[in-house]
Amino acid sequence: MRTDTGEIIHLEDYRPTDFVLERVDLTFELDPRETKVEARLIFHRREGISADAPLILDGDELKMTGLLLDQEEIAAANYDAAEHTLTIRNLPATAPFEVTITTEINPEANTKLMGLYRTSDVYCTQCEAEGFRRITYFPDRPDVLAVYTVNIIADKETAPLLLSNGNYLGGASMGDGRHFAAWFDPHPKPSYLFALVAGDLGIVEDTFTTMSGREVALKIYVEHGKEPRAAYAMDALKRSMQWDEERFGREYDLDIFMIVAVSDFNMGAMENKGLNVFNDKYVLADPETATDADYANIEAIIAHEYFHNWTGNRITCRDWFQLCLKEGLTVYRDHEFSADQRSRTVKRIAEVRHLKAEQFPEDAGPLAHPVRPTKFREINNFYTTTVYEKGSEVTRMIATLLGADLFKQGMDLYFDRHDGQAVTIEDFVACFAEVSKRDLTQFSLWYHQAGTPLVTASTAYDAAKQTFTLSLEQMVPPTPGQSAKEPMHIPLRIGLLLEDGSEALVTAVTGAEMTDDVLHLVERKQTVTFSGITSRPVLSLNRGFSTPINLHFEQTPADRAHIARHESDLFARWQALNDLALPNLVAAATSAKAGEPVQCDASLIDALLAAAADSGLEPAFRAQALALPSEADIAREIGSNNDPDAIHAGRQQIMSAIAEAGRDIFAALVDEMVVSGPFSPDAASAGRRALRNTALSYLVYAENLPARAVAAFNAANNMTDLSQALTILAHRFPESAEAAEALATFKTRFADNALVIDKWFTIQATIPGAAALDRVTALMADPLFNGSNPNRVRALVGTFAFSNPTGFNRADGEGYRFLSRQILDIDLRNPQLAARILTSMRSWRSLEQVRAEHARKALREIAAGKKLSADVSDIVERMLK
Ligand code: 0A1
Ligand code: ZN
Repeated sequence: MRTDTGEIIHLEDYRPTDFVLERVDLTFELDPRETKVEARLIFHRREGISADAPLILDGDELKMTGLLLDQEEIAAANYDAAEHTLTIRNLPATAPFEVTITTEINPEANTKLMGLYRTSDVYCTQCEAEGFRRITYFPDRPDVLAVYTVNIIADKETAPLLLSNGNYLGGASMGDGRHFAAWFDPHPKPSYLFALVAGDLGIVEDTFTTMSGREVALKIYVEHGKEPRAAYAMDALKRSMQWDEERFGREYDLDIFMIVAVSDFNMGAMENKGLNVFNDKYVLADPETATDADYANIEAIIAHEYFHNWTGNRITCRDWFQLCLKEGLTVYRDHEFSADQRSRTVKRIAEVRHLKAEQFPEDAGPLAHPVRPTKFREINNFYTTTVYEKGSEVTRMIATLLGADLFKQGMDLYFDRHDGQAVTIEDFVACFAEVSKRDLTQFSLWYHQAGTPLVTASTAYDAAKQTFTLSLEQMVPPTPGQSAKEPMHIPLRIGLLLEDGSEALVTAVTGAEMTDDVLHLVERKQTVTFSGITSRPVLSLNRGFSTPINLHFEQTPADRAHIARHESDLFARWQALNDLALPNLVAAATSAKAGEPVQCDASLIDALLAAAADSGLEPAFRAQALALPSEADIAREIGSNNDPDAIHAGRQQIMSAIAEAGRDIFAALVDEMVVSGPFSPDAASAGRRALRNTALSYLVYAENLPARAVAAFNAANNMTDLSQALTILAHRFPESAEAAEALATFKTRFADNALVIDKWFTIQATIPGAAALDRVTALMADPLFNGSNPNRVRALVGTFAFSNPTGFNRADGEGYRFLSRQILDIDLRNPQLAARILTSMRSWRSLEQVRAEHARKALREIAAGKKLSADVSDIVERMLK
C-alpha cells in the first residue's frame, strides 16, 4: 500500500505567513496544451520575521520557465523548485519586492478539473480549495488576501469571451489573430476565489438595482443555443440579491455579476468573486427537461453562491479548518431564502430528510469529524455534509437560542467587525455571545464534538399535583479520535398538547431554563417539571427539528397520531408520522428476514390516509407525509447487522398495505391534483405534481399493473411527470416490455440533452434488486456513457452505490467489487470524484457479517491500489481504521 498520502495538517500549527502579499498581476496566454502564465507578485516581509527567512510558495504539477526578483533573474543558488514548493532565499529584509514567475500548464490534460482546465472547448478554472497552486507558485491559503489584475490573451475566434473577477478594464485585438482583455478586482481576495473563463459562449443579460441605487449588470453565460434555459436561474439570482438586502442588509459590491455554466465540474458550483462557475445542472432548466426538484436546486444553489459574496468572500476563512464558517452559514442563509420563497414547513422537511439521510450516517461512521475539524490530510475530503449541513444546523441553533432580533444583531456585528478579514469560528461565535450576553462556550461544543447526540426522554403525569415531568438524558457517541464527550447545550423546542389539540398553559417550569418554547438541555441528565397542567398532555419534542439529535422517546402510537393531527407546528406533524412509520418498517424488516408475514399498524395507515385526504393541508406537505422513511432511514434506525434485502422487502409490503387501504383516496388524488394550464415551476404547482405522483405510485402498487404508469408517461407534458412515470415503470416492472419501451423512447427523445440523459442513467442505476449490477455494467458500455464527465459518472456509478441499497449491497459482494474497480479507474483521472463516490461505503460496518466482510475486502483492494491519490487513500484508510 502506498502510504505517502500527504502529511496530516493540524489546526494548532496555524501561523500567519512570513511575507505579506500586496498585489497580484497575472497574464495568461491561453493555449489548449501550452498555456503560459506570468505571475507578478509583490510582497514584503512581515514585521518581526527574521531577515533570512525564505519565501515558500505552493505549487502542484507546474513547469516553471522563468523566475525573476525585481525583474532580475534569480541565481540558481537562491531558489529550490521542489514538487510542491518553490523556496526563494536572500530576499530584501524590509523593502517590498516583486517576484515574477512564469509557468507553463496544459489545460487539456487537466482531468482533475482543479486549476485551469478545458470543458467543451472552454477554458475554465476551479481553485477552491488548493487549485490555484496548479496555475502558478503562490501562497495558496485563504488568509492571504490581495488585489488582482488579470490580463487574458487568447485566440479571438475560438475564445471571443475573456472573463475574470472584478470589473472589466478594457481589451483589444492584437493583430496576430489574438485579442486580450484586462480585469481588475478591487476587493482583496484569497487565491481560492480567483477565476478565469475563456471561450465562445452565449449570454443572457439583465440588471439589478441595489438598495443604494447602483445598477449591476447581470450576465449568465451558457453554451450557444441554451440561453432560454437560463431564464429561471436569472430570476433566482435577482430574487437572491433582493432577499439578501432585505433579510441581511447585504448589498452587492461590484458593477457586474457573472455566472458561467459548464458541463464538466466536480461540485455543484463555485462562488469566485464576481464570476461564479456552475455545474450546468444547476443553471439550465425548462419545463420539458427539468423537474421541480431541479428548479428548486437551481434556486437554492444560485442563492448559495450569491450569498457567499458576503459570507465567504468579503469575510473569508483564516484557514481550511474554518470551512464551516463560510459553508455552514451560507447553507443556513440559502435554506432561509428557499423557506421564504416556498413553503417553510415543506422546505424544513426536505432539509431534515436530507440531513438524516446524509449527515447522520457520516456522523455515525468511520468518516465522522467535527463541524470544525482540527486535522486533515486532504482538504478536498472535508467538503462534507457535516461541514455544510450540520454547520447550517449549528447556525440555526444560534438563531433559536438568541431569537430573531439578537441573531440579526449578531450577524450585523459580524459583518461590521470582520469585513475584509479572514477569520475563525471563534470570531463568529464571539459576535453572538457579545450581543446576547450569553456564554456560548458550552454551545460551541457543537463545532468541536463529532457524533449525533442521543437524547433519551421519558415522561410522567401526576394528576393530583397537576404536574408533568420530563426526564432527559444526553449522550454523545464516541467518534474517531474522540472517545469521551462533554454534555452539549441542546435547544429543544417543545409543546404540551392537550386532548383537544390546544397547548397546555404552563404556570411554572423547574429543572431547566425555558425561553419561549425552547427548553435548554445542558446537563447530562435533567428532570424538568411543568406545573399547572390540568390533564395529561402529549409531549411534542424537538419541534421544527430545533436540534440535530437522535431521540429515544417511547411514545404510544396514539400519542404520535395525536401530534400528527393536532400540532400547530406542521413540521412536528410530519415528524410524528415519520415516528409512527419507523417502528412498523423496522418490524417489517425483521418479519421479512424471518420469512414471516408483515404486519402494518392500523394507526399508521389511518394517520397517513387522513393526512393524504386532508384538503386543509398543502399538497406538498401531504406528499411528504405519504413518502415513507427510506430504506437508508430504516437501516439507520436498526443500527447494526443490517440486511438491505429484508429492509426492502418489508418496506415494499408496508407500502402495499397502505396502497391497498388507500386505493380510493389515491385514485381521487390522481384525478384531482392535475395541474392545468402552462407549466410553472412555482411551489404550489410543484406540490400538486408531487402529491399526484406519490398517489400514482401507491396506486400502481395497489393494482400491481403497469397500465397507469404507461398512461402517465404518455400523457406527461413536463419532465417531473415524465421522469416520475418512468421511474415507477422501471422500478416496479423492470423486466416488462412497457418499461423497456418507455426507456427507449425517453433515450431517443433526449439523446442530445446531457442533463436528461443523466436522469435516464440514474433511473436505471437505482432499479432495486440483484440484477441492477448487470444493468449498470451494460450501461457503462452504452455509447452515451462518458467516464470523464463527473455528472455522468455520478449519475450511473454514484447513484448505484449511494441510492440502490439492494442492488449495490448484493449478498455476494459483487456490488462492492464493481465499485472498487471503478474507484481505482476513476481515481486515475479525477481523484476528487473517486473519493467522493467511495464515501458511499461509509456505513459498511453496520451491514450484516457476510456483506460487511465482502465490503472490507473490496476496501482493502482499493487501499492496495498502486497509484492511489491522496484523496482516495485518505478516505479508504479512514474507512478501514
Ligand atoms: N465553495 C463551493 C463548493 C466547492 C468546493 C470545492 C470545489 O472544487 C472542486 C468546488 C466547489 C460551494 O460551497 O458552493
Ligand atoms: Zn458554499
